[in-house]
Amino acid sequence: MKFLHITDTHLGYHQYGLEERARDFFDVFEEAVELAIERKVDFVIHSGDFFHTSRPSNAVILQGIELVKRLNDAKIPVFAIAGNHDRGNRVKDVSPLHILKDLGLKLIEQGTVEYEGIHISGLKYLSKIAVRKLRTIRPILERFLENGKNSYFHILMLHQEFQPVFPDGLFISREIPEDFDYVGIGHFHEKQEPFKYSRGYVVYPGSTEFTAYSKNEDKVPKGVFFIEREKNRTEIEFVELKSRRPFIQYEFKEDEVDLIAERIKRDLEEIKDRRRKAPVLILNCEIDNLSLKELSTRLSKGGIVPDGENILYINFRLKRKETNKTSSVDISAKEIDIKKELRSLINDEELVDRVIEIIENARAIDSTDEFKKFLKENPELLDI
Ligand SMILES: [Mn+2]
Repeated sequence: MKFLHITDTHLGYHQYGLEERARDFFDVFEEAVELAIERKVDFVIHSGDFFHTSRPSNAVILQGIELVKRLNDAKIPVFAIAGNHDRGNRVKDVSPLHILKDLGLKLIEQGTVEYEGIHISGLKYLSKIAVRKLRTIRPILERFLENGKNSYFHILMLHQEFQPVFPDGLFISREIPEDFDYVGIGHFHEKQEPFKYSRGYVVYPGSTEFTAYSKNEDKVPKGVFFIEREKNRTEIEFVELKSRRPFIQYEFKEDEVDLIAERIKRDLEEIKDRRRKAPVLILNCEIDNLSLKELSTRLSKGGIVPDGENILYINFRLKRKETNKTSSVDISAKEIDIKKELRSLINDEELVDRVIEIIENARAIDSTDEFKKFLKENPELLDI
């Protein structure tokens, strides 16, 4: 028995407002689908955030249909749960994944299905408030186990926040009963090494493309897990997706702009033959007097321009250097408080991080007009 574990494909994510980025999210998903067909897997599991939003555009719905249909034509069913991004707008609407149900996608909201002697259980994303009300999701998961009693192989799909990848997440050992053979978790976008959990494994494939939802995302490979089960042995192989776009991050100070321009040029030259797509640069710059406009002008003078061929896009993340020497400590303390306050107001960790990112950038911008322009150029900051 063979299957592919895909998660967090965020189909339809127009990162930075770019059509090319939306295409990238389709490309990697398509590569994963082709891999499933090539390796003749028995089925695919998808552990949430298939679509980037609960209201994907018609064009994006058609992309989703195309991918699921291709698997369906190869007689490969997809078992999926909804994530926080595509679960439907709170209580008012259903998940867009329902649209794909008759085309070969088996949507599991909360329960267990049997497929050729294998049991697949899934629980759609539950908000922090919902989890807090329940206090624990363990009884739900225990019922799943009951559904698949004496199962040859029992898979569990979840899209929740767990320790240690989410420092204030749920505890795996407290929440997840030990008798599942494979626990596939979505939501965390950095791929993790699978780890043994009693008789099974806990597996985080991470997102298939770069989303900037977690800190080290650009440092880990993007891909899917291929699982082969034969005579009580489970082989788990990570397969990297080659069509992802490269992201390169730089950190520098205002007086290092010319130096960094040189370094970027050298780095781009070095990877030129190995890459298929023009990279996105993320420039974390601590600025003192320079405005965003001046910074990008100086970089373009040094040859660093998003021309689509060598660089697709430059994402600036600016931090205003504090003039008062003692204030740096106060600022960070303030930031921690802001985060705490925001958390009590907003029930979504991603949104909290977005808002903080906007605040940080706003501190480095001088006027409302410049801020408006900045938001227009960085629509992904608001695209939750
Ligand atoms: Mn996600």
